[in-house]
Amino acid sequence: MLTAEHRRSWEQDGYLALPGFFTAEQIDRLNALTDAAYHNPPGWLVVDNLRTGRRARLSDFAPDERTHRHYKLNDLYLEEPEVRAAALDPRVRAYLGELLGAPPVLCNSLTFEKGSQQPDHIDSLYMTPRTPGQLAATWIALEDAHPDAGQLFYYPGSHRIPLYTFADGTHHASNAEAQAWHAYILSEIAARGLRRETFPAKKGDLFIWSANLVHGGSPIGDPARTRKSLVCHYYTLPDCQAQGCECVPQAADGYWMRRPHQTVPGTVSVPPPPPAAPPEPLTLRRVVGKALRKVGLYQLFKRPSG
Ligand SMILES: O=C(O)CCC(=O)C(=O)O
Repeated sequence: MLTAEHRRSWEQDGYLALPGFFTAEQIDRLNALTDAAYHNPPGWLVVDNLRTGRRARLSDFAPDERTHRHYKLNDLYLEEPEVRAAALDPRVRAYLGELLGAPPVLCNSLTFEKGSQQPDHIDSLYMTPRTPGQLAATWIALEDAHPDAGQLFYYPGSHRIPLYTFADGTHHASNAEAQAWHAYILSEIAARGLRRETFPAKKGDLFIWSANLVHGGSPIGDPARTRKSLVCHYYTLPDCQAQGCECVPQAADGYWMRRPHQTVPGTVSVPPPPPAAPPEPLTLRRVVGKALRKVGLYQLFKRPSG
């Protein structure tokens, strides 16, 4: 499926741009889903308010607070088969399988109605794969992205910058070192002469980027403009299996991770594990039973049951 140009782009630039990948009908179905979620928010839908940074259930926001639609809708894929169908479309699975060298496991989805304005970052800072580099993201254009709507930006070739090692020895972001990471990445970008580009997306385009490509959302010039997109992240099946995640097959070559929704601060979205059973008191009966079991005589002296 991958052409020589795709391979070159992935290896040298760290991304693939695939224009006109999805049909208008597929995209319209995804947009209809988002509209429905805004009009009648399901109780499970956890969002990030991109104006205030507040994470909550969408249903916790009053209807007039939802009209600006400047939210990140987290993990629609967990409940909506239509989102899984797009994120794990047979051709998406084929591309990701070849790029990652293993079946992809969809592990989150983010639905945006407006630009994210996210600063420079690499996804592996927050979703650190077990095997370095074994993470990819897809960005589906749910409409044409106007230059004033906060287009996706990225630095071709930045995925080759060696990973920054945080004080704890990992490549996983630490708030205390966010500035140090940013200074490091900017100096590496400058040293390599990398240039920032934006993705002038058209409805139905697909953009795939690799774990360590520096990217983000451009500032929004016109706050009235929408910039609808669906972003999905994928680990690989071997990494997920090694970590004991539940991987549900969408098909033989693509999976999705079943897991709880994001936790809303101040609530518990996952039922707490049952308390550990207290140890049985050590009675004379148990000590004798144990000794009899050891010498194979327990059945002879066991109390009849029932
Ligand atoms: O779509 C955007 O504005 C950026 C999204 C992004 O950076 C991400 O989801 O990692």
